[in-house]
Amino acid sequence: MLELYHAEPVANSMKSILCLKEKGLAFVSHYVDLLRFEQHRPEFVQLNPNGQVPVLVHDGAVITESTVINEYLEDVFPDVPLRPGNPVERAQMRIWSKFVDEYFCPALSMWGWHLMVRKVAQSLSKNELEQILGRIPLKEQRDKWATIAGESFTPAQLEDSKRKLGVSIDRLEKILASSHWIAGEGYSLADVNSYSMVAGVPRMFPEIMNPAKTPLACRWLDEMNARPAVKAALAMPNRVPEVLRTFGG
Ligand SMILES: N[C@@H](CCC(=O)N[C@@H](CS)C(=O)NCC(=O)O)C(=O)O
Repeated sequence: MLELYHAEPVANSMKSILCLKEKGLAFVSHYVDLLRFEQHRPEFVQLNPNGQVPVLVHDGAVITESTVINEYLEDVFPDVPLRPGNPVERAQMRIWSKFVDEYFCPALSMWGWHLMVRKVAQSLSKNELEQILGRIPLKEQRDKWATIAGESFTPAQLEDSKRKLGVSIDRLEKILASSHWIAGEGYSLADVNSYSMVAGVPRMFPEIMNPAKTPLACRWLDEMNARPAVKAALAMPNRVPEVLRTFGG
């Protein structure tokens, strides 16, 4: 049995939801309400010591890290292949996915936390905040929550993250000038892993990604949005109030 612990179909949760949908795999969905801090509950931290979604449980085996989850799904359920057959393209798929995880996603995430999560943090009383901070397993995440509940990131940090988003979209545009999909002519996990991040950029910063400046990235996003698996993933419940939504699919 496949079970996925996930939040809304955005960001890292979306990566694994989309992979499951592309492969046509049925799964038991366990919604984790991040705005109610369910990711910090002891029973969830038992599954993922980082206290983060998504988490895949397959016949009792626990797999964390969205990119690793997607490679695992590809290993175990290869019928709908999402990894290029050619070793060079497979390497490109992994290089790009690493770039998304280490550079693109953190830059987008900083803005998501600043614009959205901050509103939640600031609605908490001092007491509530202290209790929540006390349950967060990772110091880095605790510091992040404390930062946005206070002064938030500095203007220089936010500006630098915006610059990184520009670098990410420019890099995507260049790649798409020589291949239809990100890791070659075939649709792959490189595309699956990028959807929710790329989709967030024109929504937040239309000056970075628009049809005049980055036509190929926009063409890629239009084709992604037309995929039945993307539509099915986006149809998963989204309990975040409209006013708080900033990035993702
Ligand atoms: N590297 C991890 C990152 C996971 C992650 O950042 N998850 C976010 C949602 S996109 C989360 O659970 N945030 C809640 C929190 O940090 O409290 C992955 O790719 O799975």
